[in-house]
Amino acid sequence: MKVKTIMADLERKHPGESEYLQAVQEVLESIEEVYNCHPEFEKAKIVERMVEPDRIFTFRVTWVDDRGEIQTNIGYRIQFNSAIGPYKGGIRFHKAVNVSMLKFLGFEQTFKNALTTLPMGGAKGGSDFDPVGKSDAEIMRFCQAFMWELWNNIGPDTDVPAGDVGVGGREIGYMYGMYKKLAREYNTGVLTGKGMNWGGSLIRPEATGFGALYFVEHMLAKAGKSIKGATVAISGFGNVAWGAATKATELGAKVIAISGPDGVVYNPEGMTQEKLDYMLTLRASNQNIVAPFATKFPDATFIPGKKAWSIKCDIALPCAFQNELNGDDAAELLANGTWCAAEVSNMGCTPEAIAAFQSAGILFAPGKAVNAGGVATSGLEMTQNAMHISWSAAEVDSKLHYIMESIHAACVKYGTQPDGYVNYVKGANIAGFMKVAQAMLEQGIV
Ligand code: 2IT
Repeated sequence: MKVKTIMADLERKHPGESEYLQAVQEVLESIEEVYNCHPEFEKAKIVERMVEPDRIFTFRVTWVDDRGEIQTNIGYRIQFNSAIGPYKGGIRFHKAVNVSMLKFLGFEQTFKNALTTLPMGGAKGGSDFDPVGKSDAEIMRFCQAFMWELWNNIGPDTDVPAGDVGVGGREIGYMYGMYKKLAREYNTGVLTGKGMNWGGSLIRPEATGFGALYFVEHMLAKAGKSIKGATVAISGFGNVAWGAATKATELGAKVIAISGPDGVVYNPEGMTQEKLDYMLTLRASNQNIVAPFATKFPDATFIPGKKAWSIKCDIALPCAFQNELNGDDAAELLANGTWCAAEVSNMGCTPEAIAAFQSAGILFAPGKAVNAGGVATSGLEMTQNAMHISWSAAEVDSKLHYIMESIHAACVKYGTQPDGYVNYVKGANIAGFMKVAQAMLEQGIV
């Protein structure tokens, strides 16, 4: 396999799909060497097959807003790869959603799910619906209209959607209600991230952030460092940022920044329970601004237009959106002494930022390893649904711990360089790839 040739072919077939092409290129560059030691993969054209989604559903979603006006959005579900299990992955509602974004997310999800140790294939879906400023009733009507189109293509053993940016417990509830009405199926396993009284799993809301911090703990321990007393800058203030801030604080770190599209909140005293709770209130307000945090807590300061990466910190945790930390941000962080960066968002760093962190020799780990605790706990939710039982929070948390430890070990196994530096990007990509590739090979030409 020649990465250049495959990329040129993909660029020709999918012009302008920049996020998708970026995600594919990163994986192919990481696996090239290992792949070329496996002529059986080359012969079965594994890479050429793996980079294309199995299928893409695109549909019109029409709904009525509070003023009585008719609105039309586009909905998507991308079933990317089913080699190791039913399709699994979140749904994103954001005004910038398009095919390229969801193909990148579905591609990443395939390898991430492979890393979790659970039998889940990769998928992603979403819509260009913008939840900002929408009322609860509008969100409900949109979710119902979205599910009206999607329901026939999903199912507990087929494709199991969950939340992502713009989709949390409230949206999953509305979609689940409509699914039942249309499908006349009452199997809770069709969606994950459900409410605790109707099939949800304890720890699922926290899982992405908690899992990320468990991963960071392992990464730090391997490097002989500790999170206790470290300063942490977090971007975003939604569910993932909340989980990360909560666990980081519990482990003795000081979360000194959270951010939104409007700017950064500098929070030198760190988090309290009240502040952590308020992050959820802010998210639920649908305004997508972080500034009110500094009004409510006067020990914090709002700096408009700035990113979290402008705050001096030991550990940087992107928790919001793809490519939210670029080469200039990385340079600023490095100049300020940051010694660890871990993507909690999917593809949170640009290739330039990753290269800067790696050439500076600081600890860096990619989203598909760091944030895999979210989907892993979705997998645990599916298991509980299939068994018709619920596990205690402690039981789910200990399984999540074990999974994050295994993912870390897999990254170290495949990513340790001769000089001892662990290239977590390479490690995660190779470990995820090998599992999916082997499964595809064994299942023949389909
Ligand atoms: O990016 C992700 O891994 C998620 N949004 C969670 C997907 C899931 O199925 O729980």
